[in-house]
Amino acid sequence: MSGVREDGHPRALVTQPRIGVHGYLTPQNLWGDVERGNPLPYTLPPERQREVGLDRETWRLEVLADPDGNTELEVPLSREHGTALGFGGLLRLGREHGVRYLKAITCNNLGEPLGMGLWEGVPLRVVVWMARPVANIRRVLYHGYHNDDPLQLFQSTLPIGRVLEDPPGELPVILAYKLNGEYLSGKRGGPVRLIVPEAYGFKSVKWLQRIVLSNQFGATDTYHEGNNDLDSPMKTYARFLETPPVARAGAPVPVTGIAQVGVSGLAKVQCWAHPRDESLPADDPLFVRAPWRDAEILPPPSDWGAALPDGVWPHVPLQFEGSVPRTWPLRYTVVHWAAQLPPLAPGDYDLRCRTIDQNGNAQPMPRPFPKGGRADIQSVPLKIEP
Ligand SMILES: Nc1nc2c(c(=O)[nH]1)N[C@H]1C(S)=C(S)[C@@H](COP(=O)(O)O)O[C@H]1N2
Ligand SMILES: [Mo]
Repeated sequence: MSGVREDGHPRALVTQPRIGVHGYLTPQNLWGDVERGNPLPYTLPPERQREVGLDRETWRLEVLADPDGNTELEVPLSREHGTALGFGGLLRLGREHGVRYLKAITCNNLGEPLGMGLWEGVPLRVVVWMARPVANIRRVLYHGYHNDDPLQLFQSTLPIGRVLEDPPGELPVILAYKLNGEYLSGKRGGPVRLIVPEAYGFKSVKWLQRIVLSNQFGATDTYHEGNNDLDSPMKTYARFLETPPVARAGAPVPVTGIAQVGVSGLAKVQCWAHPRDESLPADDPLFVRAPWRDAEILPPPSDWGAALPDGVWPHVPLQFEGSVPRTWPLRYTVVHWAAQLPPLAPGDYDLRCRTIDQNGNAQPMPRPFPKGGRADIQSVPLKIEP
């Protein structure tokens, strides 16, 4: 497959794994990818990666004023003036300001998460303040290495207020350098990527090298192409993980799954097995009146360390008090669930799952605009044999 679109932009390359099968945290090398670049930055020869700052020793982060506007910074961090931030400098900031949190990444255009991780980094605001902004900033623009080709630029943007303050209970936007206790691999966006906790994946720019503080008032994310909704936060929905393709009549049917906990939280996961030869109500497309049965949302894993180096839980994430999450499930993460369906008569069934959010609303809601985050009620076949 060609890595370039007809208009010269690199094509998005997608790997969608089944996540959740390796335990709670997805090992770094088993994540799914949505990536662009021709060539992909982390496939460049090592000496070229050194040259272009894709190596921890040569990585630099610039924080600049938008050259097309009236933004004023007292101390821009620039390569040109030798004031850009290096990886060692970022780690030093991390000793004082570093944070960790659990977060899944999902592409708004894919119906399943790409991975569930423990991210570690420095809040972006720490570096914004280092540049001593003086006047005229409404938005933060940021992009990664793109082979110095404007057609390959992948930029996202945030309102400055989102970067400077977090509403109570929300997590900071971070410059992330570790995932599951290990430095970020090139494939995962290292040396450093941005992580925006509540947002779909396109806001979490990989191979980050430049932050531009701007007075522009609107979003100019590259992802506005392709009809994507740039403001939609992560949605709550459920997915099956393991369902028996065939089960015996008269015995309960064990099923497991994962749920993405989006902006509205997660109160329940529910399942429903419908005989395929019985018609579905035409006036109830979201099956609101179906006989849904509650599944059990599984508690935090007892073995957090499985995906971490040496099996050690490194440090307390922001969502924790000591070694225990303050609440469960946590928003913007993936949780696991399990259910035992009551014994069924022989036949062919469609097995569906959905969620109820913390406001008591069934999710997914009607969604005629999937570009705000694909989320539908999943259906899988189930055969019951006598
Ligand atoms: N530099 C850069 N960052 C990027 C992208 C990209 O193509 N280039 N893709 C984005 C999109 S659309 C998604 S969904 C996530 C996917 O993150 P992952 O590949 O680590 O799973 O990365 C985002 N960050
Ligand atoms: Mo994406």
